[in-house]
Amino acid sequence: MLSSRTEEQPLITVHHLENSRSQRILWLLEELGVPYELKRYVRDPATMLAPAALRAVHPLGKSPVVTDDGQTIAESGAIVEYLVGRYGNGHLVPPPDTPERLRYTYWLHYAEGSAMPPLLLKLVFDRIADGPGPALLRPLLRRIAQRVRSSFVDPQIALHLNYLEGALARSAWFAGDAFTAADIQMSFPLEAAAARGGLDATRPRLWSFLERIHARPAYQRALERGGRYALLR
Ligand SMILES: N[C@@H](CCC(=O)N[C@@H](CS)C(=O)NCC(=O)O)C(=O)O
Repeated sequence: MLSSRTEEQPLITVHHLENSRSQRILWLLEELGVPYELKRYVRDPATMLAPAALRAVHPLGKSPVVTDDGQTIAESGAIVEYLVGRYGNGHLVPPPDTPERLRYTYWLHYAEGSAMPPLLLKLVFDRIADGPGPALLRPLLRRIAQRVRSSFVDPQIALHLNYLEGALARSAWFAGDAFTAADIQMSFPLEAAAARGGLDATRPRLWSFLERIHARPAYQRALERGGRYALLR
């Protein structure tokens, strides 16, 4: 047990939206061996948005959100930093003032700041191209969506995936030779890319990364607790 929690402390609560980024937080807590309470939220089947109940926890109503010791922490990178700093006892983070620590910080921010935006655009434009809409407008919408995808979104995703494939030529994990919480943070864009961004075994290092994380017992325990996670291949 790596946690420095005491018996009397109330449990950390993870506000977990099904099939979402908050799966990473469950996985991190499983890796750290820190006990937690899970509050599950179900997406609206039509809009795929989170239910209004999540806004009672944080004004944006997005997941993940963690409540702990009277604090509410949102934004997955901030949550990862908080949990590793408070409960990690030096695990899953490279020592300070090392090149690995700088790489760790970079990937922790890159995952949401740079990798996710083109993948989100892909989701939106796929929905515009394939979704319903006024019958008269549908061919036009489809053409515009296809144009944006082929001229901007798909090349951007390929640029990032090629960059990431190169990054894993340097070391087995993103921050260096050791598995860290930056790998947990990077898992979501890579799983999203495998589900809808064209990532497959033709990028063998990224593919092996996904296979290696999926084989981790803590990853599998988190899936059992978190429930439906359709990003998985
Ligand atoms: N950058 C934020 C993104 C949060 C976010 O957009 N979460 C999605 C889950 S994958 C969500 O809550 N979507 C439902 C909604 O927007 O209503 C983070 O990393 O925490």
